[in-house]
Amino acid sequence: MPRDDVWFYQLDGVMLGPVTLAWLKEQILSGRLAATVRVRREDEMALAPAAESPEFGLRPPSVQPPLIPSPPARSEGPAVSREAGATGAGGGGRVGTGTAKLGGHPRAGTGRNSTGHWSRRSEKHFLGFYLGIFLLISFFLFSGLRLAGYPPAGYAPNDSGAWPSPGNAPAGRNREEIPLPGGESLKLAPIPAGTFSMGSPGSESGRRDDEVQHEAVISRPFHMGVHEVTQAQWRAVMGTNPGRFEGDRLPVEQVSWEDATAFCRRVSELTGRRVRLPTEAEWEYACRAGTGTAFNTGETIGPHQANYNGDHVYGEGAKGAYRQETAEVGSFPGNAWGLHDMHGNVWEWCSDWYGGYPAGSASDPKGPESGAYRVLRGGGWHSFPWSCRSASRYMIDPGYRNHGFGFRVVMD
Ligand SMILES: [Ca+2]
Repeated sequence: MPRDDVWFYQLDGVMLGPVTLAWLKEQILSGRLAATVRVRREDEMALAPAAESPEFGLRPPSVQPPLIPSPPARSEGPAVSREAGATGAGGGGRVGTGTAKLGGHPRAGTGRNSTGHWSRRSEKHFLGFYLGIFLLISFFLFSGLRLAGYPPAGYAPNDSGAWPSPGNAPAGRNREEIPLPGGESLKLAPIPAGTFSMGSPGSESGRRDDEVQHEAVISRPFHMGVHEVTQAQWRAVMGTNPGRFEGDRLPVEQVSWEDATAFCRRVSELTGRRVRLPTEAEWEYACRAGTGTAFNTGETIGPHQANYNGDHVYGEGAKGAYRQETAEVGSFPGNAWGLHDMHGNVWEWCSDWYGGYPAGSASDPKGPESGAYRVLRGGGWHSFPWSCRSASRYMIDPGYRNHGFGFRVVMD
């Protein structure tokens, strides 16, 4: 077992481990561990709580707390690596028999290194000697797992060409407005039925493997919120304001998928109009509004067109403002179907469980029957531009809240 097959897992600033690489991989892929690594474009790597970097963190903590393996009785020097490495891959041996659990894990500095807890000395050791190893392995593993949000080198132009006609219902007609308590209302734009290519071509810069391009049919027209749901709208319906940023016309954030669906149910009860979250296919179809490029703005996007991390560029785009907060909805031009902020501002919950796309054509796809994570789309104020692409997908626990996550509604 090579020495670098040993990982140290950081949770709330506390090093836990060592574990084998295979074990950690298994835990991450099964969603039982939260990742704490983010990878920056400049090849920097930094440790950060997953909650602070949702698009770089791998997964949120799952409902079931993971077992944290017991540390070795003597946790210092290279002997630790050899010892831990010898426990073997696949979660066997010592690694799989730990007793500390997430949420009840031992804190560093307890000085009880012979009873399965970390001593200050061992903590120093891990930070001092193995952090570098941890970061190095992090880079390769997380990149390999397609979860680091790391763009490929260079940006080839998108050569995807034009897409089929989106349909025959003209945009701008038959807008709907659903009155809410307190004088608020939800404005919805008509979205025509049609067929489109969902996902991204292999040539699209910044794409991920789960964006497999395929034909998707939207068989019925529907209406979609012109804007992300605002804080004023949320407050009018739910009586609360969970947002970290404050402003009536700012999108509501720090709402989970469960919160968002509760909002939809409540609006439906109050108004008699059937309001729900869009499916992932509906969201992308409406975002594209007939375009087949990486963004509905074309081959690239700029900070004057959407609210995202303008310190970074996509393709031939230019740097610009990184506002580091949400913007009032509708601050930027809408797409061809009159929808604003489909790229950036807040990620938007979709109704689907996350899963792989179907191999062939799909009609009104709704995602897997079950799953562990719900889908978010469009990127947020904190996102790199490539995470805001029309085909970009993100997924997380449906109970997870973040100040970059919001939603918009659709109505049949
Ligand atoms: Ca958005």
